[in-house]
Amino acid sequence: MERAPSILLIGLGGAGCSMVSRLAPALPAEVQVLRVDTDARSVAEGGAGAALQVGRAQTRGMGTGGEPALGAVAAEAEEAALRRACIGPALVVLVTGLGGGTGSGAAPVVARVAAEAGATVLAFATMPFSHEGERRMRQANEGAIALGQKAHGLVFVHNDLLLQQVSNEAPLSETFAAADAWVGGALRALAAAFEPGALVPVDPVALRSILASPGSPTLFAYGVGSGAGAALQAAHAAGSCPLAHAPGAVTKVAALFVYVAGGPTMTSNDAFEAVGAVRQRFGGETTTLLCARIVPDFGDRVEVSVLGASLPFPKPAPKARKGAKAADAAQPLFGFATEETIRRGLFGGTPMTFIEGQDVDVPTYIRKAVRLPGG
Ligand SMILES: Nc1nc2c(ncn2[C@@H]2O[C@H](COP(=O)(O)OP(=O)(O)OP(=O)(O)O)[C@@H](O)[C@H]2O)c(=O)[nH]1
Ligand SMILES: [Mg+2]
Repeated sequence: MERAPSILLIGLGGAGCSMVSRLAPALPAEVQVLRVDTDARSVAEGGAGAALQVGRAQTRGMGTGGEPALGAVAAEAEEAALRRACIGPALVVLVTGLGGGTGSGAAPVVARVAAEAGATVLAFATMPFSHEGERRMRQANEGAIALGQKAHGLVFVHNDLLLQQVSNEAPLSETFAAADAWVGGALRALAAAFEPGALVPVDPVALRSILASPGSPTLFAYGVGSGAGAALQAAHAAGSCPLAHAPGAVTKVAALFVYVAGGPTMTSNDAFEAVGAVRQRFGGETTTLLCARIVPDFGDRVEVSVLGASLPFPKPAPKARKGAKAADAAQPLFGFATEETIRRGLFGGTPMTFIEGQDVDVPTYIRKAVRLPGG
């Protein structure tokens, strides 16, 4: 009897659908695909996996025209169909681009429905390029906060950071390729936890429990190495992954999941060495789960993916001593890092300073997409 896929990958909105369509041909068998959009053309064109057009009555298949409120209503109108799709898979990975109407408005609804259906929900959300303007950025921020409250984990992919990965003349498709590679790495890592036959297996239930610590920010990093010392190289590359270096990103977490995949010559020792390097960089003191897998066609290549979560909300403090300041048990250890705090660092919470359409509080190297050496 065929096993039900363990992971449902939902591409939401134009960006989400096209990312998922590009990733689909190389996805592991454990991953089932669903594309969701208000835009009839994007739903029809993608081709990969199942498709669900939402908000027919509200948008007539034309997209939301950048209105998140319409995106939310569109998804709410199809809650029953979304719920049916989310019953069964242990994990739902939601990929969307924030800033427009469908992704920003519908993502919190889709995440809520998936969580209500019993899935652990990990979202990857792209944040707009600075040059897309203030309105898109504001909508993306609002969407990020709402999505962070509904998903178990949320990883931001800053489109501005993508520009640093490519030359100034690179076409947009090449710019987007780095984000696709990161999300693809995450999916292979998650799927590997559910597939039998790993060199070092991991308990999928433990993995879910790492991801499912509500309210804690999620770390994701990805790196590749090749040749002699490939595993350690990949671990160091993950350590300097731009996703983990965005201003305000989580850098030390209590619980880690590390996936190491390599060609036939990779040993368990190589994998453990890589994990050691990852732990030095990212923590994982409370829990570190390792999954290592041999992928025959990797040759001398090794890839390392790291997913991490901070501790869940702290337990209420023991009775305070007389005179001591009482701890506020309702206060989370970490709040969700919003796009604003991530991009704007110390300037988060202050009014944005826009000059000629550029948010000048965003570090110049991010705004101008300067390539950092070794980045
Ligand atoms: N990384 C990446 N980002 C993308 C891609 N396509 C679009 N984006 C980003 O995603 C944001 C949202 O755009 P869309 O996905 O087209 O918007 P939508 O969710 O379909 O919303 P409406 O069309 O307004 O209903 C854009 O502002 C871009 O920043 C992509 O292929 N890759
Ligand atoms: Mg659209």
